[in-house]
Amino acid sequence: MVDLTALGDAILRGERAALARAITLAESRRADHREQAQTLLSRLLPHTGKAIRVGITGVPGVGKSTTIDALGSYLTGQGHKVAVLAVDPSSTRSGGSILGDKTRMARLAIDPHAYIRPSPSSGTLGGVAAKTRETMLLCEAAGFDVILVETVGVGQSETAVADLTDFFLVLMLPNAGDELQGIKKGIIELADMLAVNKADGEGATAARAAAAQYKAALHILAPASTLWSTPVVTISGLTGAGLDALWAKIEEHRNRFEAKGLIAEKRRRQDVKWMWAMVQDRLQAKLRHDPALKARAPKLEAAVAAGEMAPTAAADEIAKALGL
Ligand SMILES: Nc1nc2c(ncn2[C@@H]2O[C@H](COP(=O)(O)OP(=O)(O)OP(=O)(O)O)[C@@H](O)[C@H]2O)c(=O)[nH]1
Ligand SMILES: [Mg+2]
Repeated sequence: MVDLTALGDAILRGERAALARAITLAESRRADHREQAQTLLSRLLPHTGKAIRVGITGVPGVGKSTTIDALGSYLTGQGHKVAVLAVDPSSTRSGGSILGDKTRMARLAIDPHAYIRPSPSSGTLGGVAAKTRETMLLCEAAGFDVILVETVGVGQSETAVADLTDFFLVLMLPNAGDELQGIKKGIIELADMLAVNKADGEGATAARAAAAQYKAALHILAPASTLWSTPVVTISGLTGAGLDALWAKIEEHRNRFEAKGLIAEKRRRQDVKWMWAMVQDRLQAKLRHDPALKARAPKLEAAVAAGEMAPTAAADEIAKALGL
């Protein structure tokens, strides 16, 4: 049995072993572990929420890990404590998880003021993101004041990470043509800033040209709000160029929104969304794992598919089995 009081105190003192242990509890599939994690989280909740939470996305190879390594090192150099998390529901992909290549974060990996935690490897996007959210809160309790959450720019994981964070940064490649498609496909509603990466060496000119194109596109697609119009910057994760200006923008956003109470408001909205997401997750888990339903549901599905049973009748039966 874990001494949760001692574990909580150790986390509040910033002890990394305690933090890692708590995260393992939170990620566990065992019901008793999850329960302990919940108890711990409720106790630590008053000590959470003080970090700047930044989501970072972009297509594979755009340079997320490289940029996080450089940005994170810049920030620890400024006295920050930086936690790097990931949401990668497909982390079974070959070559390991999104953060598996710690070589891409060689500096941060050995930085005593940084903590890198790979994506929880199992389950649905909702499940993975919910666990990452708990890990984020634990990191905040342990004194990390910058949380960077990396996610690969495919599928729904971007929305999940945008719902975890205060600020959503989208990295772009210098060859604009294809990327503008990405802009139209809804990333624009999520992005608080676009950064064209690889603006170094021979790529510098192309990156500046791409940035100009994105600026023009943003102008058309997203009329500036009174509080914030999405900046477009050029950076190099490799050399670190532009990362100070990039961080200054993130701080400016935070100061502006915090002054109006809008960060807290956004987080409350996110909390409500999370509540319903978790309810949905549990309902689905029950659907999948309930022994009676597991046997019956495929038969109902087949009957509906064959036109032998009305969908409503089948839904009623499933709902009844779920106790609804
Ligand atoms: N020239 C240049 N190359 C870069 C820069 N940033 C990243 N790269 C290179 O681009 C490749 C991919 O970088 P990663 O940081 O692994 O990219 P990622 O977005 O994390 O990729 P995934 O995790 O696979 O989605 C590597 O070969 C990097 O060295 C940059 O600013 N300039
Ligand atoms: Mg990466």
